[in-house]
Amino acid sequence: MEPEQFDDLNAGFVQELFAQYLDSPETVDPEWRALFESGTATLVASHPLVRRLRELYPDALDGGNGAPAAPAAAPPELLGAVAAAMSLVKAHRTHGHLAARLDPLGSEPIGDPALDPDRLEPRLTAELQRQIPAKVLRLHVPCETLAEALPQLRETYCGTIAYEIEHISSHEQRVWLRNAIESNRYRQPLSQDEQTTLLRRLSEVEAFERYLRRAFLGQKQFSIEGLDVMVPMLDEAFELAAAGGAREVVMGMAHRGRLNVLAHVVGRPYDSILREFEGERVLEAVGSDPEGGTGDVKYHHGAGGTRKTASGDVRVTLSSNPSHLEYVDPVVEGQTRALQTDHDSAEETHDPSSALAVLIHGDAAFPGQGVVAETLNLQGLDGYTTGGTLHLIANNQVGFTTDPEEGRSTRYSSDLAKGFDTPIVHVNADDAEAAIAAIRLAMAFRARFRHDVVVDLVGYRRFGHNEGDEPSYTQPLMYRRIEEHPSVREQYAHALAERGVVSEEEAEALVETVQAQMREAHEALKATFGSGRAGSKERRIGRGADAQIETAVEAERLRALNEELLAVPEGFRVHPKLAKALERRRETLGEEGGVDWAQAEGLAFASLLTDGTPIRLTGQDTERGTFSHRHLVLHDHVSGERWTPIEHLREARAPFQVYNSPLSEVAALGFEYGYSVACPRALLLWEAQFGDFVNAAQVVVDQFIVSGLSKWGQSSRLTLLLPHGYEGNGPEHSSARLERFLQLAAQENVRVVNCSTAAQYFHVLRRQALHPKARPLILLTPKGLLRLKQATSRLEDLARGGFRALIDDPTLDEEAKRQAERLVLCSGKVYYDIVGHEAFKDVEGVAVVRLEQLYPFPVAAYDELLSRYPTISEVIWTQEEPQNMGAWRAIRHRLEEGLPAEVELRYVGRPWRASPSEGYPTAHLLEQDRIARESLGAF
Ligand SMILES: Cc1ncc(C[n+]2csc(CCOP(=O)(O)OP(=O)(O)O)c2C)c(N)n1
Repeated sequence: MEPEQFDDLNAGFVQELFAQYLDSPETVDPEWRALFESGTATLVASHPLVRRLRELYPDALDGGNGAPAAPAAAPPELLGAVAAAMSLVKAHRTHGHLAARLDPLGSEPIGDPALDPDRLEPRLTAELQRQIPAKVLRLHVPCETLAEALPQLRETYCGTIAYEIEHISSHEQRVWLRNAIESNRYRQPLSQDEQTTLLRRLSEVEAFERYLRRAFLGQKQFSIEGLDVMVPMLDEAFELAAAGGAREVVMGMAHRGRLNVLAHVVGRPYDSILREFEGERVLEAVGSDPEGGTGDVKYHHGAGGTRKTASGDVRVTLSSNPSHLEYVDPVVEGQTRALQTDHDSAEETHDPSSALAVLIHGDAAFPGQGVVAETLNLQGLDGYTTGGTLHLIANNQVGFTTDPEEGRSTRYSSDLAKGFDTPIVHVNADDAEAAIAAIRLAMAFRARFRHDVVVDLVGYRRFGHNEGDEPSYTQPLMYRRIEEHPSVREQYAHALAERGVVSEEEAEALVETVQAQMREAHEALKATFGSGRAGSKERRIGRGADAQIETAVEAERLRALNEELLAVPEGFRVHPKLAKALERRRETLGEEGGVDWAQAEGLAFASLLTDGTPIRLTGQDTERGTFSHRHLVLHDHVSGERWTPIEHLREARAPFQVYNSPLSEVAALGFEYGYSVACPRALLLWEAQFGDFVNAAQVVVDQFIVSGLSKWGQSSRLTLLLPHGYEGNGPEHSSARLERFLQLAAQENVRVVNCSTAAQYFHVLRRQALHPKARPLILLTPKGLLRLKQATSRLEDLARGGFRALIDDPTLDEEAKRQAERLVLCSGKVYYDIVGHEAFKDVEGVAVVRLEQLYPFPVAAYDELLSRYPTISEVIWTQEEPQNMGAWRAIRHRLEEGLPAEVELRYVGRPWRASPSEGYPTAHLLEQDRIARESLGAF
């Protein structure tokens, strides 16, 4: 903007520019600089900027009497002083946190010269400060002049709460936050009742930890002490969420303070927590689990409870959490999103006010773990938003034994969140009332803007990382200070005694009451030992025959659904090339067949939706499909408008969600896991771009998907679609690392399937949705097979039969089978390499059988298969993967178990390899050729 173009709207701009000029003149345009530097009163006074400032701020420029002053009388030094004052205000808003008293242990804040009125140019003397009206500075603090405003600004921005909001790109949000902060709207004094309640809560928190420490000396409890106020902060957050319409809260947190949160926030009875502690001493209290669930340590278990609030009951879920810090974050987001979504209407409706996600982070973990950034990145995405998460950093200023300077490159633990336009409120954990105010502001911001917000609660850790640790080995100075430091409860009790709200004796009695309750619960519990009443955490993992599930769908229904899947609104212009390909999906239902993977998938989804199963499909570029095969979402070729036919099925009874995910694996998959746990009746599918990218989400696989049932009793029908198959695309685009899933498969915790036809894919998807036993499904999906004619199916294949775990050789009749000498067993795409090999037509006595379900291994079907081949002398297991990868090592014992002693079992495939495949396409072709030949015995 040129100086001449100055108008109302630009007033703020000029102020900011002037402040910027004072901070760093070289960053301001020369023209503006010339103006600011012009130094002659006449020039300044006659300039449009000054004329306008005069209109806007007559008091400031005209000496406060409102009388028009002669242009030459406008004192340039006052203009300069106003500008300096503006920069002082700006400095407080932007850098006030650097001078804030945030550390309960009393470390000196580093401060910032820009906050010092004596160091500005011109120096803002007390006299000048008195001359500058507060309103020209656009302050929201209630006062007349800068002199009155400055102490309030300091208290507001540099006290026991501090704010980082000026990085936010939304002007509306910044203005709202400044106003809310400076007017103290959310920092009003607490009523007497509120003060007493707060003290009572702090007493419960402290007494609980103290009792456990004394009763179970040395056992891990990961005490909350030093951050005790976190519990009343959560109370406040839940009250406010409920007042805004929430009926659900989902929380994720690690070990620190978890037991206290379980007891006081979720409402788990003392007796059940004490039982777990006793369980570590008294075997019979917990016992072993006869049903195969192996449980978890007490500070990882999730829990649920109902809390009463002034606005009605709220269901609180504390999500089960593995030791791996922060990985629960996306899981909580997914759970919350599921709870916010209506799964009983055909249209996807999502109400973010109905459930709140709360994530409690460690100060070392928050900046250190990449999953945090991936999770923050989900907040504004249509398919993932939960209307703003409340992030609380439980900042005890140490990570195990690691100091902050060793653990992050940024000043604050919370700095990462600034990159996501998130306001950050730092608060001193020893100022209990300030901590409540921080939550009030945070929740108001969330309610207003549906955006994440971070509260960095700065406290300390009263004891070692766990109760067996000696913290002064590594942090001696800090722990000397902590030893002498009174607890927040003691400080608050003292403050309330001084105010005459609660006497010191009453405050002590509050602590004693809780200790007595715990003692009582503990005594009662001990009395049950030996009486056989102690329950076990038993969990049925379940084995046994697979349920028979009807997955076929009548042909007429499929035809009708197929039409609907191809329908677009009048005038919608599908890309001509794509229109042709889609048109083929009409012909494929005829005699000739040709239903490919994508069409089978669409029909499976559509049939499920009309039966009332909600479906959610996400992954990178999933709407179209990485291999340009799916096209669930169409784009008008001219206008760019979107149309998703499957969202408009006339008889749909459940919503269909399809979203391209961000370029994330761990958060994207964790989110879907969480969603699937909170809505186990939905079919949740997450697709990897190429199968092996799933290893970027390995923690979610190991710690949640495969073990969640055994550890926490969590069931899920999450389905992983993992493109897999050796097609000469190198080590990273060939293998979904099947071997890892098979290694992790036990006690029927997951299903692992590698289909070879479109119909099999159709049936397995439907089985997954309809199976009474919800289990995750690892589904290897093809690339070349997506379009391979031999892998297509006919309508009747979908309308009849079901999923087959083992497919016998379709080219042999019973007699030929009885005479076969060699049985080749394989899985997935390599089947087509073998039967499509030039040598295949010349071999005799060879049967090629497909194992479509790798886990649970179809023992009965395998035995039955072998009985049809009484004369075989060898069974070959063929795979494309190297011998140390693929299925071989996980299923070899199964293959052997069913075989008569005289039948030899042999392996054909790539040899032991460090990398999954060759990098050179020609080397790949040679290997595939060798594998097919060796399998067939044709050299
Ligand atoms: C992914 C992961 N890496 C390492 C650890 C081991 N570990 C457990 S607690 C801890 C320190 C955590 O510090 P912080 O995040 O500040 O939480 P605090 O324990 O101080 O509350 C570490 C390194 C872990 N649990 N998870």
